[in-house]
Amino acid sequence: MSRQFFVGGNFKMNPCSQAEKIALVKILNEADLDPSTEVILAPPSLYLIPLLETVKKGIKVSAQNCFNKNSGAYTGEISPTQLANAGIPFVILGHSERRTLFHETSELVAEKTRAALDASLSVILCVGETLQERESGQTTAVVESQLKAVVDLLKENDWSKVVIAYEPVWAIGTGKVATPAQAQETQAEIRSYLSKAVSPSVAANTRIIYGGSVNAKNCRELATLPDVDGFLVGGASLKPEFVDIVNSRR
Ligand code: G2H
Repeated sequence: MSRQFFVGGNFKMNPCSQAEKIALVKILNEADLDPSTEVILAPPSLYLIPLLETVKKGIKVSAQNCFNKNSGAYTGEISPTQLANAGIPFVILGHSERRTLFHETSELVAEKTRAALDASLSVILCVGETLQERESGQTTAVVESQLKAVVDLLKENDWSKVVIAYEPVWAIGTGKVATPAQAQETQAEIRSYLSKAVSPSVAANTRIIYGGSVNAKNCRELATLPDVDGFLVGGASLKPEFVDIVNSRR
């Protein structure tokens, strides 16, 4: 089965100015992007609608987070239904910065995933281990436990709207990319876990992408790996080299 190559740009809390944002959109709008790659941009919430209105056809927009409830007294939160009603098709959930800095548990990430799918959003679900967990041989257990919380709340057909992003925490924004062998090994384990915990067909069809210091130099080799179906890109998504990453399978 062929899984469409997927490249997401996670702008995090950047850019800071309107001018920088316009420059970035201009680069992407003028770029020759591989039409066989699904491209998603996740700007800060404030820029979701302006980006949706200015980015060229074929590039989709994603939120970086949402809440697990649809409305109510939740100051500062954005609901899945609000995103869907605004025409935003995707949301990133469970990013390690949310898990670490904002204390999001796997259970909360699972509830958010359930709520996002119920609102008809697609989800980029992030999982990954810390350096200490990798060094103590717990990578598989950690990633499987993060996934299990979600598996418990989803039905088999929900998985068609989920992309799993494997992002080892030690590789995020550090310049230390996972080796191709490390990325392939863990992503194959994730696929094998999905096969056991959900079904062989979900395992075969779900896109598993890699995130963590992906750039124009390291993307081509990673893109050849059988269980790497694309990338979630942070720092490099703010630079012209993002185009090379989108086109890394060309
Ligand atoms: C991981 C990644 C994007 P970066 O957080 O999700 O960021 O490419 O800067 O490591």
